[in-house]
Amino acid sequence: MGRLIVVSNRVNAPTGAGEETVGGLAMALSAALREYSGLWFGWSGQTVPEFTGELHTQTVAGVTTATVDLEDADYDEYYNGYANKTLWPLFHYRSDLTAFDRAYGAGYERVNRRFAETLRPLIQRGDLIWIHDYHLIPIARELRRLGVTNKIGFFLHIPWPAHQLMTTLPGHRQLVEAMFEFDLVGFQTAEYRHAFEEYVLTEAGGDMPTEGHLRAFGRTVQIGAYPIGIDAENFARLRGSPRARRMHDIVGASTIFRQLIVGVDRLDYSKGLEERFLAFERFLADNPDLRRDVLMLQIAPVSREGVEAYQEIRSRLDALSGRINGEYSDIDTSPIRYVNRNYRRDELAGIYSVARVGLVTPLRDGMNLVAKEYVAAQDPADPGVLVLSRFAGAAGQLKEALLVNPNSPEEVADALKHALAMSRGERTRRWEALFDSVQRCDVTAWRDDFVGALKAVGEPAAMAS
Ligand code: GDG
Repeated sequence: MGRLIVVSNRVNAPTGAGEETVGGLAMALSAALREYSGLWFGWSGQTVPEFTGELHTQTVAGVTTATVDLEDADYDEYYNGYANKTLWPLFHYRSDLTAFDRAYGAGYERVNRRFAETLRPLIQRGDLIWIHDYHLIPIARELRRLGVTNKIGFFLHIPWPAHQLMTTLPGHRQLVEAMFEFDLVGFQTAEYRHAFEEYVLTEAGGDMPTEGHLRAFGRTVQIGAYPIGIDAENFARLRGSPRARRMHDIVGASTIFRQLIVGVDRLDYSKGLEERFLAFERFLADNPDLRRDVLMLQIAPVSREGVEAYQEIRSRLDALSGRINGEYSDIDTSPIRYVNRNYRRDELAGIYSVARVGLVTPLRDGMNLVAKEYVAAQDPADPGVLVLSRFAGAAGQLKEALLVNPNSPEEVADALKHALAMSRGERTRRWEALFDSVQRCDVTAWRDDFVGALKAVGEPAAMAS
């Protein structure tokens, strides 16, 4: 086969030192590309006053990257604008935070055109092109306009919203039509795939000629659910690394006589951090006898600071953590440790490994890799308990977690109590099933399933499936 060309908004070349930039997509793609010869194309993360299309290429730790700078207006209208103020909130069911602005839509189209024009000369015959995420939905249409006939696949890392919600987006039809320029469209879960199907069947007058194929706008696209995973073996091994052990000891020493509950999330309103703090407050209020026995550590590196909703959630969390600590601290203990710093991956593995409970309660999440990392980092002889939102895509696979509704402080508080009291036998039984799933459905399986399906598009077996 030709090469694999991966295209995503940001390109985060691995450093090989375990400190790749925060973000599920970056983690997954660097793991996926490591063993593939190919190219990773996208935005450099830099802006310049005027777009030039100049490419920066380099090869780091076996991965070749080609990046391009964007213009200041692109950053405002495409990245902060349409991607993060329109599509992200809408696809995470936050229509209250969704901004509709023509300039954002125009910026989105412009940047997708620019990416396509810059990428075009790099594409060779036989290359498979794999586009990632909501920033780049129209890029296949732009590439087709430029004469690209290669197979192009698209994977959506975030949820696909319910049909009625999708129709609140001005121009929703054009956006969906653009998805029919891909050969294969992948979602994280069957639920999101069905939501897409429903839109196409009821809103776009489409039909399903065979299972796994949708026809509309005069084209047919193959669709599927490809739940993303982590590099489980590697992550489990990280737990034994010197930095992880050191972190384990430091955190362990600072929680002596107490059980640790850990959360690790980009500071994002979709992650349910405010609701999580409130649920922990409820737990403290309901269980006076346990107050001195627990510590909640929330690691939340800031993200998308240019978007007001992110500044607002940050100040609300500052206030909330302060209030809870003010209410429940004693001279020698505070119930919440809230940290806006970013840690290395090996350090995170060490932190996860000390925690009796992994608390992962997004209000909506495409998949959620933190849940899988927490499982992979546990000591098989004495594993902790995963408390997981039923609205994370991961809940479909991690059924032996304690599944909760993150909107209910009572339910989350009860799950915490249950988790903290759980016998080692039950913890082990649950963890074994969870780890088995995390290991089987790892990032390699995800990549191979998707790339295998993309390669096979149009072949007789794929048409029949
Ligand atoms: C999107 C979708 C989907 C976090 N803090 C630090 C750090 N992280 C890493 C975690 C994990 C990643 O960031 C976060 O991944 P998630 O999956 O939880 O969430 P998103 O960033 O929202 O990712 C999501 C994912 O794409 C993949 O498809 O699962 O649903 O929203 O790997 O460990 N990493 C480091 N330091 C930190 O402080 N090094």
